[in-house]
Amino acid sequence: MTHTSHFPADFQWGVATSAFQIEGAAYEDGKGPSIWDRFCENPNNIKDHSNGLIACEHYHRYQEDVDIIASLNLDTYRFSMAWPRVQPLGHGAWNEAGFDFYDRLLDALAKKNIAAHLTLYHWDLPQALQDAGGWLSRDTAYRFADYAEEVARRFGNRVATIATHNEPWCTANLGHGNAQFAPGIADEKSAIQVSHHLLLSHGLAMSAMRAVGASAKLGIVLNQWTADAATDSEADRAMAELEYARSVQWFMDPIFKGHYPELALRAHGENAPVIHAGDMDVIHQTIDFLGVNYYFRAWCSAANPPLPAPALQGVTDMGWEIYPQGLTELLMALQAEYILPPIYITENGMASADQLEDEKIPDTDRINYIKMHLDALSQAIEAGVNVRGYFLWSLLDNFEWNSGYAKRFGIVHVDYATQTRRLKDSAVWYRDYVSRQRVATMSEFILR
Ligand code: PNW
Repeated sequence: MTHTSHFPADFQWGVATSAFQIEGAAYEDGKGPSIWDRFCENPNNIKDHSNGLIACEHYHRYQEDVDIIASLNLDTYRFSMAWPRVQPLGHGAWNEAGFDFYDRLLDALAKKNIAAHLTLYHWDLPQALQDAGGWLSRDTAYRFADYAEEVARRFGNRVATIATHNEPWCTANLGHGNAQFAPGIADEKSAIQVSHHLLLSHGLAMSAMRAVGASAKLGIVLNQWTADAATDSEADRAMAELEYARSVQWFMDPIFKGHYPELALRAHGENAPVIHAGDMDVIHQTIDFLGVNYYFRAWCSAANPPLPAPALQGVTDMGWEIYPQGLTELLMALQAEYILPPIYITENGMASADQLEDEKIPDTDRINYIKMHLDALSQAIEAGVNVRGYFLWSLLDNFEWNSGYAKRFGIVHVDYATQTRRLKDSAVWYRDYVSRQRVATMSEFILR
């Protein structure tokens, strides 16, 4: 190893999950149905015809899962709240039994000194709101702000951060653009209008939560990538530029600059969103942190068929190109273009076809993936990007959306027949890596 990765002394090390992917208990204690519960009722929507009814049973096994996080020597945990668990219809009555679950979870984390990073919306919209139009309806943005305000009031002093949305790009484009995700709509114009309502809901929620005055830092989590042209041709370069504008800048520019990127707006043409007077001001307000989820780069080829990405460092079990330097490049590009708040890498990790061998899961590929991305991250930090923490996706194998349980992202293996959790080699490696980082910064501190 030529480059010894180095992280700031107060750097936060964690793992991430989301409610629908691990909780199960889909209809327990008064939880209402979400669009993902509904989406899974059509087994053809999910590759292995599974659903989230049981998942990792985290709703009942949260104490064991918190103990695992603590045993890995991690000091932060990112998770999401299931909106229909705490407000079954997405408006009106709160479900106290649902809030009680998150209350117990936060207590368990606090006991272990693990800082909680809460996401309000990781894709499980109350089905009742979908029946009223979902994110295509402007009204949903106002319902979301009410929910955000209530959560900030109850938990805003017990969590380190609150993120409004996780990956609005996915909700818009996979949920409404190509129907791969709930609610299963395939309509480009709808997807773009939804992206505007998601951003609007983010802004409204920010204002509502600010008014509560809790201690939690407030922000949003975006999935991002660099967009590389397959060749030097004009067509490929234009495609890459447009891809970056439609995915990264489409969400970043409104928040940080108060307008949509001109290039993408023009490309959307008649599909451009309906924007009410004042919307952009609502969206364009200070956030305390930015969450960046990074998995791969976008590879842009105008050829027919498109040139495949070189994938010199391999592909994951999702078929995603492994491209660690994209993380450095992305963070440098963001730093050059925006005045950024502190950043968290809120997700990064890989799926692999892990097998249990003599009670061990030797997921060497995952270890390499994480190591390479941490090296890439440390390079961006050395270059001056203010990154405060890293959350590995994911703590557990879990319900990987339309891939069901067939894709395993966990550093902890889950045997779904028995719900047995077993540390994969990557979990042990990550624990030791984090410990070494702590020792390194500690001894530096002493020597200074
Ligand atoms: C993210 N894409 O999803 C989500 O935040 C997680 O819930 C999920 O489990 C994880 O990444 C792994 O998939 C994404 O197609 C899903 O570009 C799809 C894409 C990106 C992120």
